Amino acid sequence: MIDASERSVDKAAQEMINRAQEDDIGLAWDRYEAMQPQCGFGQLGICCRICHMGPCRIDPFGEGPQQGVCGVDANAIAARNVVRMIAAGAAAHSDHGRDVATVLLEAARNPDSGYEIRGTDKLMVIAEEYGLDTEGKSVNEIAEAVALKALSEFGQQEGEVQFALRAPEARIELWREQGIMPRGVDREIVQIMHQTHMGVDADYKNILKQGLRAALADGWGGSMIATDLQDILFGSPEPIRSKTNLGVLEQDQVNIVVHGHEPALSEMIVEAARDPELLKRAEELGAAGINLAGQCCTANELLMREGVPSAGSFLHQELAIMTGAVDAMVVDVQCIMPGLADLSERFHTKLLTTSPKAKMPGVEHMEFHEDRALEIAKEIVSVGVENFANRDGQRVQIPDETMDLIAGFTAEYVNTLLGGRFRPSYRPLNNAIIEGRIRGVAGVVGCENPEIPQGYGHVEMAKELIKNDVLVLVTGCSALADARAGLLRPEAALELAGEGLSEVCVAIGMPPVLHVGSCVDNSRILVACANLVAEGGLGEDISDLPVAGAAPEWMSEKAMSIGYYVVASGVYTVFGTPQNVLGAPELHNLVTDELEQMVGARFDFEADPIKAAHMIIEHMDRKRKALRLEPMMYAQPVAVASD
Ligand code: NFS
Repeated sequence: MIDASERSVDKAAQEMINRAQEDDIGLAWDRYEAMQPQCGFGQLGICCRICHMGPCRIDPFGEGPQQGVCGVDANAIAARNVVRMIAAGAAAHSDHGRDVATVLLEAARNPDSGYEIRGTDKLMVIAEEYGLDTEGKSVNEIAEAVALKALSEFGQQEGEVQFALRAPEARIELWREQGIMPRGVDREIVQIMHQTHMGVDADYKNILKQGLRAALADGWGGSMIATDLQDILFGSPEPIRSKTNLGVLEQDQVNIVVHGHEPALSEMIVEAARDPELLKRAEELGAAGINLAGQCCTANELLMREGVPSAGSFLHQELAIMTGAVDAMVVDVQCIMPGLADLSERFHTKLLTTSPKAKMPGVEHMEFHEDRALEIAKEIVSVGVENFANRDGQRVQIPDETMDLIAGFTAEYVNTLLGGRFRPSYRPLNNAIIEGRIRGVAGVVGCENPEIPQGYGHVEMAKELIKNDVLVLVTGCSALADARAGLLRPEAALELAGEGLSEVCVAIGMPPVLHVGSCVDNSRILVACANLVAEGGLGEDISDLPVAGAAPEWMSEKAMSIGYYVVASGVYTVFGTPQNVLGAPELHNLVTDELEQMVGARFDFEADPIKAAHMIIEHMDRKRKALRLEPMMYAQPVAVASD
């Protein structure tokens, strides 16, 4: 038997991992182990599969070939691979944004769609930002105009992506000077594919530059459109209490897990699960109700807007099915393991795919269409309800683990959170940083990866940061890992935060680790950074701020896009495991050093979360010093971790 604590720090996960071992069921961790040793060329980034003269690979020891058949070198090969990862990540986020814009258009034009526009305040703000004429227009007319304008940003050929203009003036100028200001979302992604085609760009610096541009088109474009238009459609989140972990599944109710990313579907499922007829049918079948739980970023979306509990993050998806209590798992797009298909066969769980972009062989597909959203959502919920009858009570094993949390902090909400309802402003936050109660702000985000015990990187890093008075903002699976560990409770401030941060948190009753949403909501962190600069006293650009980013357990191409737009926005960022650049020394040096001269920030790679936290703390202290800020109010100078 493998020690489950080597696979996850979470007790519920450990219980299900043990169950899988007893039942001889393979999970992601087992497949990861079976994959060892992984291909060294791929890990180092020096395998090229771009044309059919290859595959080519560079000998990292300098004895074999140093060029591909076409003559390309290691730096260009690795750079092309890196920016193609960015392209895929930016495409995923941005296509999500496009889909939200399409739903907004549907909601505005088709009153029968089942969607309504809940965030009218935000609608007006965005309409004004887009320069639209709202005089005498109805909500639906304005929403239609906003949706069309947002959609046009994807195919825009010239000009600048609108929301990028939210960045501080100095940053905008820098992007223009560097030639990395994004023109249109799709254009930058397509240009990567062209630029990295065989025989086009062989200059690793120039290749990476286009990667930065496409990443910015994601962060300040596609992802930001997704976030803001979701707020318009479903309402802006405000802090809300809920629960997380596998214990949120109910023994006596129909359990439907919604997994994936786009709230267009999951918000409708929330609606459908309240349908009196479906509730009645559930009762007839002996269930006490219909219980919804979220998984991955869908979990974050539903958590922060509806308070729907989360069953877990990326590596919990198989574990949810392992409980034997999930009657339906409904998936849309992204981070859905194909392994779910086989696993669900071994239990009674009905796995349903819903997106035309994401099907699985042998899995029932119930396609979701915006124009009949509610109707389809009811059909989907009905499948889960009917399947309750097939549940085998003997095989149900729900870990008795749940944790309380508060989710749903936004860049806008910081105004009222610290400034109060009467004088909403960033001033109190800026002052807390200036006076040295809060050392700085770190965004700890991203995935989970079987390479690292699940949650270890996220939780240990967050704890070390708050202990040292760093306010931590979390999104995606990182947010869910910290939630399971209890870091999203206000009490965590007293228990774990340094004196200065704790004082601020206790005064307003907020947790020291703030849940700001799903991965597209990393755009909220960008806006918060811009607001910190605009409020004054912390420099002229985002790169002046004592802020940092981290992705301790990253795995997806989206995480690469996020990392690069965060760095291109001027935020120093630490990745847990290294990007695939170690076989390309000059590219490696570019991303971990030279980028600093170019965009005012760079990457570091550090697998030990405590060491990484101290790299962040040192970075913040350097920024504080440059800004001549007050010394930290309580904390002793931090001993720098080194080996
Ligand atoms: Ni983000 Fe969300 Fe999680 Fe990673 Fe996947 S769910 S969009 S990519 S694994 S954080």
